[in-house]
Amino acid sequence: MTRLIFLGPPGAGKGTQATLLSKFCQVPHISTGDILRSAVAEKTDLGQKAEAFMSAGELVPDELILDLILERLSQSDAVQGWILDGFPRNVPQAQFLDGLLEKISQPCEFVVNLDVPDEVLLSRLLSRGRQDDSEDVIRNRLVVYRQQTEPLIDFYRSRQQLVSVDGNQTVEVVTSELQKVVTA
Ligand code: B4P
Repeated sequence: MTRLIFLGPPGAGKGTQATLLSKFCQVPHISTGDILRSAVAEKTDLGQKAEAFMSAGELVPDELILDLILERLSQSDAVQGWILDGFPRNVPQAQFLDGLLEKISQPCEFVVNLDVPDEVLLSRLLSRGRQDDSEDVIRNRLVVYRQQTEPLIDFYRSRQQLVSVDGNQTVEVVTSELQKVVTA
């Protein structure tokens, strides 16, 4: 059983590695970014509310995200474990997750931080070219990351849950280091 959270700046490879590791561990990959992008594409109520925040590189308000996670972690496939990619992204989300995991008796085993220098992040995201990958928006996402998400590194480190992995290596090398973490 694997229950793992991916932290890391935009473009660190959270989505890439969470997809591969979820197959390896046979647990669902839960990406709040993917859920939000589907909601935007389907023009649901959530998507219409989230779209402007995402296009500006801002975090979507917590009240929209917390219900979404509550609902997703309550689905039957999540009982066997999960990989959370892109959640939590600020301290209130992490505190909410703590309470939820305690309530459903599913403690998180590892919090993995993927470390990648800013210039590498910028060049990866510019070459990916998603709708929110223009240079101005990427720079704002990095500012938002430093202000709101980076404090979670200390939050989880102080609880001895943090594992740092160098994300500035090939996809295959990063995957192999992550597989060692989950099978150790
Ligand atoms: P996300 O979908 O989480 O996207 P991301 O952080 O930009 O990307 P990720 O780190 O997953 O990078 P990837 O593997 O794709 O968030 C998008 C937006 O959704 C946010 O800005 C926010 O508005 C909103 N949102 C999501 N969750 C939220 C929450 N909890 N609260 C509020 N708002 C939320 O990799 C990037 C590129 O690098 C790819 O092209 C990949 O091929 C390449 N790459 C990956 N690993 C590589 C490697 N080792 N070497 C070379 N290239 C690599």
